[in-house]
This record gives sequence, structure tokens and C-alpha cells, in this order.
Amino acid sequence: MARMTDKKNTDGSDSGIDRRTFLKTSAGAAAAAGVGSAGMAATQEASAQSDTEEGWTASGSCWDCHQLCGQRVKIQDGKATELKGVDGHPRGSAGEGRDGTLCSKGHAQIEKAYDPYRIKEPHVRKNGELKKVSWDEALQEAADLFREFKDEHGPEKLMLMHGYDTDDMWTKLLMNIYGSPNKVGHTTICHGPWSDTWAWMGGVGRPWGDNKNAEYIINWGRNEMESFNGQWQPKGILDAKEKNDATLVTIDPRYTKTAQHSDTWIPIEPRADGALALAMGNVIIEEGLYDEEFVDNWTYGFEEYRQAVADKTPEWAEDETGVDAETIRKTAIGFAEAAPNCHISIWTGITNAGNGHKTAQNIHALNGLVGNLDRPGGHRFFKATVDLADPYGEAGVEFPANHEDVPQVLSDYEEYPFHHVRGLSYTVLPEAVQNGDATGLFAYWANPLKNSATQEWFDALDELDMIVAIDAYWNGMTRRADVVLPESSQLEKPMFGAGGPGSYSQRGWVTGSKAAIEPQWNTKPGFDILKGLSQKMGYGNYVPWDSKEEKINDALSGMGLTLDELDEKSFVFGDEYGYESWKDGGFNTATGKFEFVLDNVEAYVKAAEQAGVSTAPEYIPAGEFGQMPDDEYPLEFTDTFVEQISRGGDQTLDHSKELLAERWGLEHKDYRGNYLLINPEDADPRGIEDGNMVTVESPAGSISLMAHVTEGIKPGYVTTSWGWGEGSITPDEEGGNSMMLHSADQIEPVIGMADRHIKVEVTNGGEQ
Ligand SMILES: Nc1nc2c(c(=O)[nH]1)N[C@H]1C(S)=C(S)[C@@H](COP(=O)(O)OP(=O)(O)OC[C@H]3O[C@@H](n4cnc5c(=O)[nH]c(N)nc54)[C@H](O)[C@@H]3O)O[C@H]1N2
Ligand SMILES: Nc1nc2c(c(=O)[nH]1)N[C@H]1C(S)=C(S)[C@@H](COP(=O)(O)OP(=O)(O)OC[C@H]3O[C@@H](n4cnc5c(=O)[nH]c(N)nc54)[C@H](O)[C@@H]3O)O[C@H]1N2
Ligand code: SF4
Ligand SMILES: [Mo]
Repeated sequence: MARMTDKKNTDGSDSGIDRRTFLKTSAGAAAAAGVGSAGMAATQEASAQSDTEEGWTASGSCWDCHQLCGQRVKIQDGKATELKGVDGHPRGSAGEGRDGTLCSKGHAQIEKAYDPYRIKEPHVRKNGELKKVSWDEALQEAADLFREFKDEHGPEKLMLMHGYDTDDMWTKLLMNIYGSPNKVGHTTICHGPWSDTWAWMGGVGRPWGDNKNAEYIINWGRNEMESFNGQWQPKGILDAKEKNDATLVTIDPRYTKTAQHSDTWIPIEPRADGALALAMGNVIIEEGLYDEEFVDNWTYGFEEYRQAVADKTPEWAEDETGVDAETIRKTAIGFAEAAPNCHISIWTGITNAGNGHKTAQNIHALNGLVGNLDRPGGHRFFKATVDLADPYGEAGVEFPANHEDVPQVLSDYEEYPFHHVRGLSYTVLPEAVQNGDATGLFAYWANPLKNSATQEWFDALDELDMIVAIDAYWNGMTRRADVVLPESSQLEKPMFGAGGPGSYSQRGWVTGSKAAIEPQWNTKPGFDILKGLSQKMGYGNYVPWDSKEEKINDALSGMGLTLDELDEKSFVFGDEYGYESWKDGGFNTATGKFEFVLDNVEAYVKAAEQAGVSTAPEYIPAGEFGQMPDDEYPLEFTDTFVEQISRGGDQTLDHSKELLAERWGLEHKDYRGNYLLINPEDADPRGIEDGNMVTVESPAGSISLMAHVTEGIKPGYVTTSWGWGEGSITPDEEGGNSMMLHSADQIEPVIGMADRHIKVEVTNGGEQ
């Protein structure tokens, strides 16, 4: 445990809390709060305590995975010392009267608040080096840089990159007023292929399942019991199993936590999911199990779909997918017989591939076939039935529209078909930088160096004329910035959100909290940073509020509610709403129907033509757009999430890393990085044993990781968790950046999604 105290104090000042004391007080709760049934049961004990008990005097809202699970915060001597969940919370519990909990990442928010790795002071680059400066100087420097940039390059050369944000002011400031049209968020590194396809076909929001009313759930290329967005998802699945005796099927080349809870685990050949989906459609039609009434009256393109699946029998799919025909038949029948109380949860396991959008279309089509759309237990079209006021309207602020609707950065990129469907692709931006189409970057809560094409991004960041960043940590990107504006973490600022998806599938809600503790060191909440920047840029009149609290109160005025009241309650309900919303006005498509075929979506038609794919569901074998393992690189690699770590920002958290090491039984090793999961069949011939350091090599680069040899992954497939190594927050510690293995030409051709299926070879031995 010596490593618990050897954390570098990156920019001088002290962390403000004794690390050992913190770990002693919070370790029990955090360790218990893993995930799924075991973890949640353990934290329920904590939440059984009364909220009025001494010390639990503040509220919080966890934003680590963007879902705002409600928190109660114990404050002792001005410090947050313990967290617990809020009963009945729409995101943190399974519904009314149910215990509220926090997952291990939620509990880690205390460690994050006092994390010495955080950026503690504003910084400005002077004579090539980042120097600590006052807020006034940093904001002035940022404003000056933006002004000079606009004069020299024009606002259309500025890229705006964001991950989560905690205030929307930055888009108003840098798009509406300043005039940059180039906003790039998560779409082409996270969900684009399924979310775009879902929307084009007629889906609303994301294909979130109505878990608690479900009888059959397929977890497809997703690990929902581990990488959940908000705890309502895994809790809802466990509820469905317990109360409805629901069947859970997991389709994944890994034996994930979700697979462990499942009735059936289908270890599919990676990227062959499109074939499986078509074969399931074939069975459902052959068996006459589709929803004829829904298909006849509410869908478009069924004949083409029927033709597309006519010869895609389970026997045909068996060869493609490695899944036996009987299992395919049984799954298709089980799913269709449970309809409409059935749904499919998909995410990065489907999207992360060159054929991802077409696979997603084939999978979404199954929902149209069985008619589970916005029906109980099916895919919910969640609504936010709360009467929020527009805070800008309340304050009488109107914005100009100085930006174009279409991103400019890629205007020269005619050869990329995705340009016509969706403006900016994360993975192609380094090339835009090299071509001089993008010359500046504003990054809010985003570090591109770990998301795709890392080497190209390193080169691109070096080329840029200006980088301004709002971030909480020193990472590869902030270390390269010209101005660094440190944001306070979630416990240090007011938080607010309105649902949306959550455990109440028939009620809207709002949730929020005031700051539980003071901003740490010399950091500021995002709102305050953006207000300061607006003033320095001469746009101060667009921010009429003195504080974020005031702005939230303006929004809440529509509900006759104040932030003080919301903070006390943690969440407040809106009205109830019903199912089958499409019956009122139809689906949001050209035909008003759910569309199997995308020939009415102009942008898609053009992109599909350029990529050489059909507008109808079809099977695109893995190698068509993407790498295939070969003699030199015989294994297939993708990276995945782990329960203990949230995306690219938690790699500094000692306790989280300790939990991860314990999880793989490797806590006795002097290594706290990411681990390569490899099957004994692949490890043995390479002389690799559990806990060995190994080198993973692809055509693009190589990294060193510690191997965890496990039967829980399909032979031929290897994986690790991402966000570590070069360019991350902990570049000098253990762990490797998986995207050093990736290059910018690995891209899905319709939406521009990063294709992270990479051919690799693994050898024993590697640097630690
Ligand atoms: N703990 C934690 N939770 C998170 C996050 C986090 O950082 N940490 N991030 C959140 C975010 S932003 C997102 S987008 C979601 C993502 O949530 P998920 O999509 O559930 O993410 P993963 O855990 O990577 O799961 C993807 C699964 O797909 C499998 N897979 C890979 N290739 C294929 C394939 O070709 N076919 C099939 N069928 N499966 C395949 C992988 O083995 C993996 O188990 O998680 C969210 N939740
Ligand atoms: N290799 C690989 N890359 C992936 C994925 C993958 O599966 N594999 N998944 C992708 C997915 S699904 C998503 S959604 C994206 C997300 O990727 P990004 O949008 O880049 O977001 P994060 O990784 O969450 O965080 C980026 C940085 O935000 C900073 N940060 C942490 N906390 C705070 C805070 O409180 N305030 C501010 N201002 N900054 C903070 C940290 O420095 C962190 O490095 O990543 C994608 N990248
Ligand atoms: S599920 Fe997400 S929002 Fe909820 S406690 Fe965990 S990390 Fe925080
Ligand atoms: Mo994501």
C-alpha cells in the first residue's frame, strides 16, 4: 500500500486532506459500492442512516458518468468526508421507495475533490512554458488570444471540442457570438453509429429500455451491469429478472459482469453482429412472430427488409458469427415471444467498428419487427414533463447567430462521405489541422489524446496556433495548452439537470444541488470561468447572472421551485406521461412511420452511395471497412470500460486503481495501470502468465501492459481499459495508451466513427 502516498503533487500546493485519513474513512463505502447486486446491497446500509444524522448537511449530484445520481454529503470541519445516495432518486435508485446508492465512481468524488493531480491554479504559456498566473491574467490572455486568432485566421478555423460540460455558456460564447461553427463532441467516438441510425429510423432519444417492465432483455455489445450510465440501468435489469422473471441475454466476446448475470452468454465473433441480427429477423418472419399490425400500419420498407433477410438463415449466420444455429433460433423466438416487453441494449461494442452503423441498423430493425417501440418493457421514448423556464429568456438575453449551421473545418473533405451526414469526425480532425483547415482549439473537459489516432493527435496539437482549455487535470492536452483554466469538481459547484431516462419511465423530473464544499485551491466552477471569459471578450452583457445559482433559479422559476428547495429534496417530479407516443402524430420520419430502409434520409443516401453500402439492412463483413487479423498480427483488439474507472479522468484515483488490481487478483503486483485480458489459449503458446508484463503491437504502434490471463475472453480477442499511458493524466505511471495502436485511417465510412477494432500481436515482456 506504499503507493497510496506516493502520488505526485503536480503543481505545488497541498491537497488539503490527509490522504490516509480519507482512505480510512471512505474506503469501506467505496469498496462496497462496486456494482450490481452485491455492491448495491452493501451501500444500502449506508443510505439506511437518516439524512438528519449529524454531519450529513450538504447535497451533491454525481457527474462522473453524466447521470447526476443524487448525493448526501457529510461535512466535517468544512471538508466532505463521506457520501451516500438518495432514496428513490431517478438515476441513483430503481424507483420510488427504493434505496439510493452511489457506485464506486460516485463515492470516489471525494477523492477527486481533494486530488493533488488536479490543476490548482490558472496557467498561461510564457516563453514556451506554462506559468501560474492570477485568474484575471489568465482570462485576459485567453480573451486576447481569441481576438488575435479571429483577426488572423477567422473564427471558422477554431475547433470547439467538448466532453461533459456543466454550463452551456461556452457554446453561446464561442459559436453564437464569436462565430465558430465547429463543435465536436462524443458522437464519433462514442455512440454515433447507433444513435444516428436510431434517429433516422424513427427512434426518439437513445434506445433506452423500460427495464422494470421488461421480460426479455438483450445486452448486445454492451456491458450494462458494469458500464452503466446511472445506476437505474443495472438496478432495473436486476428488478426485471427478480420481479418479471425476465430473460437476460448477453452477446459479447467477453464474459462480462452482465454475461455473468445472464441466462445466456453468446460469445460472438467480433464485428459479426450484423449477421446475427439479420438471421434473427429471418427466424422471426419465418415463424410468423412479428407484430403484423405494427409492421403493416406503422413501418416503412418492410418488403425490402424481408428480402434482405430471406436467405440469412441461422445456418448461414453460424459460419459468420461462430454462434450455433439453435442458439440464434432460440434467442430470436424468445425475444419475439416476449414482445412488446423486450428490448435491446447496444452501445460501443457495436459502434466501435467500421461496419458499426449498418450493424446498428440491422439490430434496430428487430425492434420495428416486433413492435416494442415506446411500449411497456420496450424501448422507451422518455420525456421530460417538467415546466422549466429558459433562463436566457427569463433574463431577457438573445444571442446573435454568427456561426454557420454546417461545420466549416471539413468543407474541403469531399472524399469523406460522412461529411455529408454528420459534420465533424473526431478522428479526421488531425488531418484538418495538418491541412491548415483547423488552426485553433478550445477544449472543455476533453482530451483527444486517448480517444483515437493518438499519434496523429500528438502531431496535430503541436501544429495548432492556439489551445485554450477548461479542464480539471493536467493531461497530455492541458500540458500543451496556451491557457489553462482549472475547473472545480462537482462537489464544489451547483449542479442541475432534468430527465429524461431514469427509473421513472412515466414521469419527468429535475434534480440538482448547491455546492457542497468551497472550490478547492484556486479553481472555479465552469459558469464562473465562462462568465469571466465573456466579460474579458466584451460579451459580458450576455451573462446577466452573478452566479450559477441565479441562473438555475431562473430555469426553476417555471416550476415555481428554487434551488434551495431542490437541494433539500435532491429531486422533484414532473407530470406523468404514457406510452405509444408515436400514435399521436406518427414517428419523426419522412413517412411518419418507423423506417427499415433509409432511402428517405437524403444525407444518408448520399453517404451510403459514396461508401458503397445499401440504404436497406445488409450484412457488411468485418474486413470490408477495417483491419482483419493476419499472420503478422493474429489477434483482434478493442478497448473497453471498467467499472472502477470513469473514462479518461479517474486514472489518478488510488482507491479506484486498487479496486481494479484486486478485481483481477493482481493487487500483490507493483503495477496499477490497465491490464490486457487474454485467453489461456492465446497466452500459453506465447509463454505469457497471469501478471506478466506484455507488449501489444499493431501496425500503428506498441504499448506495454500487465497481462491478466482469463477464460473470460474469447480466444483470438484481447482487450484492455483505455485512458492510460502517454498523453493521459498519469503518463509517467504504469499503464499504456491503447490508442497508440490506432491510426486515423481506421474510421467507419458513413458517420466517421473511430473504428477501434485493431489487429495486434502480443509478446511476453514489456516495460513497466
Ligand atoms: N465504469 C464506467 N462506466 C461507464 C463509462 C466509464 O468510463 N466507466 N463510460 C460511459 C460511456 S461514455 C459510455 S459510451 C458507456 C459505454 O458502455 P458500453 O458500450 O457497455 O461499454 P463497454 O464496457 O466498453 O462494453 C462494450 C462491450 O462490447 C464488447 N464488444 C467489443 N467488440 C464487440 C463486437 O464486435 N460485438 C459485440 N457483440 N460485442 C463487442 C466488449 O467486449 C465490451 O464488453 O459506458 C458508460 N459507463
Ligand atoms: N480508446 C478509447 N477511447 C474512447 C473510448 C473507448 O472506448 N476507447 N470511448 C469513448 C467514449 S464512449 C466517450 S463518451 C469519450 C469521452 O472522452 P472525453 O470527451 O475526452 O471525456 P473524458 O475522458 O471523460 O474526460 C476528458 C478529460 O476531462 C478532464 N476532466 C475530468 N474531470 C473534469 C471536470 O470536472 N471538469 C473539467 N473541465 N474537466 C474534467 C480530464 O482531464 C479528462 O482527461 O471517450 C471516447 N474515447
Ligand atoms: S452511476 Fe454515474 S452518476 Fe451515478 S454515482 Fe456512478 S458515476 Fe456517479
Ligand atoms: Mo460515451
